[in-house]
Amino acid sequence: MALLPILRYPDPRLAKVAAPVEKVDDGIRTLARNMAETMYEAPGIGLAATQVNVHKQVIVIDVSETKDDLLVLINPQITHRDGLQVGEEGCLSVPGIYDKVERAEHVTVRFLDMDGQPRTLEADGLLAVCIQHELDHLQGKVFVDYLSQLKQGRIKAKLAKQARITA
Ligand code: K1U
Ligand code: ZN
Repeated sequence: MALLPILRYPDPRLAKVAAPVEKVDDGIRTLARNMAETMYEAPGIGLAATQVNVHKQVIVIDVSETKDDLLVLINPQITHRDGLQVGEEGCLSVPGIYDKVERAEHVTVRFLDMDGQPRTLEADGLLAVCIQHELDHLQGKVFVDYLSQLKQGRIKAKLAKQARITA
């Protein structure tokens, strides 16, 4: 397995739209395993292929306390959403920044599993938030895009300063 470098906001590659996976083969399974290793090591509760500069519709999620409940969602599509929740979000591509975002409380998502089998998942609470956050990445959207222009400018300045310090 391998750790993959994570793109940092405002890298323009984070704005690319991911293509559907045509065949769930060993290449996709290796990508998903490497993404999972990268997510656990970060640590985070989700990761989209876009964030590791692979523009295919693959996400990994584990919101469990024990970090032993990995979900791999290939070609995920939200087929139903209802309710509203507002929660604090973070992002491995926007390190050190957290802010409130409004999301659906409950979602139904259809996807392919690691064997290429179609599955349906019902999610609410943090899992629903994480699914929506990761699906946004596949559409080229980062959670800070929901914030005001003023906040986005401040976040870009803060990350640019961090990058200068660590360079
Ligand atoms: O997509 C990502 O960048 C991963 C992101 C997912 C996410 C977090 C919070 C709300 C919505 C989506 C993260 O995992 S940020 C790190 C994080 O939340 C976390 C890190 C360690 C322990 C617990 C949570
Ligand atoms: Zn993110």
